[in-house]
Amino acid sequence: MLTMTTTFVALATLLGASNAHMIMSTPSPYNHHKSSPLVQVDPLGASLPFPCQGLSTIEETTALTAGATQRVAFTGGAQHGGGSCQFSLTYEYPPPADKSKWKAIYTLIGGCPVSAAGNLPAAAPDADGRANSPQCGNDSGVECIREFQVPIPKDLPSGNATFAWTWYPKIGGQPELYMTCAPVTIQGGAADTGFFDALPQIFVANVAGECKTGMGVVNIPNPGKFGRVLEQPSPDSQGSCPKAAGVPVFENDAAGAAPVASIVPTTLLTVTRPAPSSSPSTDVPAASTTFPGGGSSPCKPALAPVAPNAPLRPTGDAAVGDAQSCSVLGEIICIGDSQFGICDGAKAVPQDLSDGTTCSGGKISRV
Ligand SMILES: [Cu+2]
Repeated sequence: MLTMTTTFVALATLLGASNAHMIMSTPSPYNHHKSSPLVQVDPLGASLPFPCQGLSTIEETTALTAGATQRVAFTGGAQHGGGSCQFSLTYEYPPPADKSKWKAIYTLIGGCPVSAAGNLPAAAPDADGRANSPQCGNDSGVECIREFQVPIPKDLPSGNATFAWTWYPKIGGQPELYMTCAPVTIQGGAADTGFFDALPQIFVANVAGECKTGMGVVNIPNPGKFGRVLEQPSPDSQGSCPKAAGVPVFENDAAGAAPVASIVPTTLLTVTRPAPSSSPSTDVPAASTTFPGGGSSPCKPALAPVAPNAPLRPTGDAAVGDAQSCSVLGEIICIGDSQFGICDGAKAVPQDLSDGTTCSGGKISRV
């Protein structure tokens, strides 16, 4: 791998990298860019154990302010239609295998980190060659990778901690658990651990010695008071795990997250293929064998022929048709009423908007 050129890595990724899944990329995780081994996009398993894939090499520590929110973003190539996820903390280092030391501070039922029919088209890989897909730049876009403003509770203890994202994908051949961890330091919090101790324990399933969920939108049991329901949980998604007591009603459900500035990392986007045109479904049968909108398997990005080069038009909201010229890498270009494109630095190839979505002013949102 070290002798590959960036171009070759990019091409190989576009042609279908294996095991292209998701990591949390912000806050910057352990083993993000320059440690060996690098943090992987793969699910937890024998070689990538709970917690944190066994990784704890600090490259960059992110300061989290108690009582504020933290932007959390993701990189990856096979989103499995989204799913449910949690954001959790531990104050022990290295990150402890004892799950009782981990407490969930925010839970998302569905919509994490995408609302999509299946997998998204590939975009340019990240700086380390990991697969990627178009980024929403907000917490509500569809058919793109969302980012979230996660509330950091004001009564958390101050000090060094590990912030984890755990993810239960919605669609796929088997129930899985993904986990990325980031070194953080909590500032401006409490001097005692009372609040932290009372938080619910992280939900751990689909790894050795734990229960196994079903597929669909997993209704995470004991999710705590803070989170959002972004999709209705699937009935009987609990598998052999404890069944949640109904659909959670979160304290901050109504308020939602604060609006997020539309910042698209410039390394992440280069769409070259049309997006799936089917509309996102809100309820997916367990263990579906087809993969709507996805590639040949749930683990590969959606693939389709690359659109031919075409005459270029000026930047901006444009007429339906051929590729639009543009200069800002990652910029979303609205094309007519039914299409959009993502700028690869020179052009944006039109893709059909999913049913129920609209493009205006460089943003895709639900109608
Ligand atoms: Cu997969």
